[in-house]
Amino acid sequence: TILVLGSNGQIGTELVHTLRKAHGESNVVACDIRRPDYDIKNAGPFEFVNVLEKDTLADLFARYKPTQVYLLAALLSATGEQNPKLAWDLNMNGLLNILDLALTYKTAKVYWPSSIAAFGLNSPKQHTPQFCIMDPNTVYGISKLAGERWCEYYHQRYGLDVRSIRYPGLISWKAAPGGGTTDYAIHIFHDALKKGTYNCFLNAETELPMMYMDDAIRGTIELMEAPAEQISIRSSYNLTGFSFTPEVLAAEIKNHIPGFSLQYTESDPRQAIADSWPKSIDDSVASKDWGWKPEFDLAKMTTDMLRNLTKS
Ligand code: VAH
Repeated sequence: TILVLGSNGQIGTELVHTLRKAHGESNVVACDIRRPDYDIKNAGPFEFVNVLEKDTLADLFARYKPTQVYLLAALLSATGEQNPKLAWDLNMNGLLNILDLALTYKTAKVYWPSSIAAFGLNSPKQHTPQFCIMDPNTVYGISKLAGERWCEYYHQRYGLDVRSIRYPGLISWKAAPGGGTTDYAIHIFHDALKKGTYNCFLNAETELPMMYMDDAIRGTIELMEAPAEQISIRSSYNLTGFSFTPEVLAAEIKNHIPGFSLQYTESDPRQAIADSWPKSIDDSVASKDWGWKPEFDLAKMTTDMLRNLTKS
């Protein structure tokens, strides 16, 4: 059995779908603190789970004896700054609970996402390498950096097979994003179709590393399926698709919606968060270790987003 904790989130929703296609619906249990919005009846096995309640979690592990666990439950960067203590508690103690229980119940593999948010103002901005200074200044980024250190510790000290990816901004259409700084790159598509214009909370020159969700899900599965001896990174792998600014993204959207216009709001707290992150990522270690290669570039992603949002 595979458990996906945080199954209702932007990544979790698609990961559950993909894992169920590969392993069979009854072998993938969706777990979240709130019911999914889709109707629960024919939606495969679901469990109400709060990853901070260790006894409920222990009962879940005892019942399912999972072979794999994906922990996606977290507060993201912008929400985390509004609720720092909860963000630290959920992001850190949620992970520690899962790492402990995975050891106790001999879970074969654990997946936990880190983020480019683990880098900070003094990390190199362009082609940010796998190893460099990391001084994150958001609670989310601090929890991701600390989480990476704990994952590597549980691997080295206890032999736990835990794997991780530093996701860039993820763009998708199936499930809403969860309060991140890169969410503008999703809202812009919805507004372009609905209103022909979008009010962006990041300024025109804010370049950030991004990835289409299809690539993120495929990369996650490829990492989890790779033979353990190929995995040289037990903190978290750099991974990226492509980088762009709001201006460049708007120009690409205009290729499909000529009348589209982009406005910019005055200062927004998310600007400082974005300014502390890399502009582009060097993911050559992932390519070397387990053959990572993105399939979507900006043009292909834009086409796919607009096509799916128009028809859904
Ligand atoms: C966020 N979408 O904005 C997440 C992600 C790199 C960005 O971590 O917080």
